[in-house]
Amino acid sequence: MQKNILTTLLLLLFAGVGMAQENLITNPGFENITDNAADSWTIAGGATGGAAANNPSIGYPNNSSNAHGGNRYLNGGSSWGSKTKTWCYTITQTDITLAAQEYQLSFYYKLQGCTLKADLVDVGDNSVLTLNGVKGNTSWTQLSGNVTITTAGTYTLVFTAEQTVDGQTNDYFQIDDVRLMDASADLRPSLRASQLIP
Ligand SMILES: [Ca+2]
Repeated sequence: MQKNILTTLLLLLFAGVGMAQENLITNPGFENITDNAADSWTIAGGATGGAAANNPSIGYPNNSSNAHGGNRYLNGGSSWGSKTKTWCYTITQTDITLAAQEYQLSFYYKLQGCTLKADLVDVGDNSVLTLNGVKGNTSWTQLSGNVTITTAGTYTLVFTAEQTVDGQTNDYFQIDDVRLMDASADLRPSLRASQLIP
């Protein structure tokens, strides 16, 4: 009987968590592509150390074996010999409406050679949260961080990927499964010691 009650309580807990988990990012896994561009994301930038011909490739390979989730992911970087100049790209999603509360931002990435960071930016162009990827993570790695929003409004998520050394022909970055959600929907805060001690 006790086991049944426990099971019921756990089911209710997970049902409640499931209902609260709303991802505020649109097309978070780069699954929706129109004319070779990911819906709801804007790509800007290119080669900084040479002509546009040095722009590295940005694409959304349809390969479920390589994606972290679903079929596609964002793949960018120098992948062949002639694209050896430095470059910088931004990958942006605008119009993310946030309330004055705590949120958790997370994403999965791979990173070889270049740098990759994510900024949550307010209307005044101030970053309220920065997450920095670690070079050399060439298998899918999750990066996450929390931010308490003090001013409700419209925010922008900006990924910046930059390659600053000439001649690095195999540098790349990959992103998948971006998530921005109410931090209270995460399971982990319920285990915080501060909440266990009255
Ligand atoms: Ca995906």
